[in-house]
Amino acid sequence: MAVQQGVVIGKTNVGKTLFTINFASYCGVQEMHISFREPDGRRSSRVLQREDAAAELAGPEPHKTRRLQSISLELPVGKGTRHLELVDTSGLTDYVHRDVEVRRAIAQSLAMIRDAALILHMVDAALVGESGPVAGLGEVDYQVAQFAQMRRGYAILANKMDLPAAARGLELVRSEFAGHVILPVSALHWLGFREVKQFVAHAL
Ligand SMILES: Nc1nc2c(ncn2[C@@H]2O[C@H](COP(=O)(O)OP(=O)(O)O)[C@@H](O)[C@H]2O)c(=O)[nH]1
Ligand SMILES: [Mg+2]
Repeated sequence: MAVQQGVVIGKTNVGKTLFTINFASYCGVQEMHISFREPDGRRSSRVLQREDAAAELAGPEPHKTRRLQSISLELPVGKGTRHLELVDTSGLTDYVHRDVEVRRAIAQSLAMIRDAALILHMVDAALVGESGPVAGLGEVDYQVAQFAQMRRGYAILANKMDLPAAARGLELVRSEFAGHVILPVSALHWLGFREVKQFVAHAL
């Protein structure tokens, strides 16, 4: 059976990498077999424990992720299980980034959303709550939403719901992206993961 791909996409620093690692763990992955695909096509893989993967691969510096990083999951669907390759991507920007490596990684991320069965589009609800939708969301968020809206497996994940400003941010995200599936989560505290898992199982 073909393995379906689910892509985690969004601006830099919204929490995509931490979500991918913690959600894989929530879905039962213990040792993380992470496959890396560089923008130039080179592939490699590593096996990491969850804590080490999170400490090494996620972090506050922008554009930390510059390649595709995927983890395979098995999800119960009906009476059987489905395989999903969850693909973490490098962060999108609204402008043409000066660093060619970042530009290539962004092109690689965008190519992923064309073919993926599932698109998890992450935004930082706390940033939106603090700075408003204009500063907290990017043009690129509206473009992804527009592109993906007809797809069954498309959801917006409003992340960082553990932070105080996020409640207001979630309201703003709901009004900006009315009509889309919006799931509030905290990648750090594993909040909302049950709902994401249900959505994913339904979409596959
Ligand atoms: N408070 C809080 N911080 C988070 C959450 N998710 C991610 N972060 C932090 O946001 C920063 C960026 O996370 P990362 O996963 O590297 O973001 P990426 O660039 O989208 O992959 C890191 O410092 C994370 O610890 C969350 O749910 N709550
Ligand atoms: Mg990342």
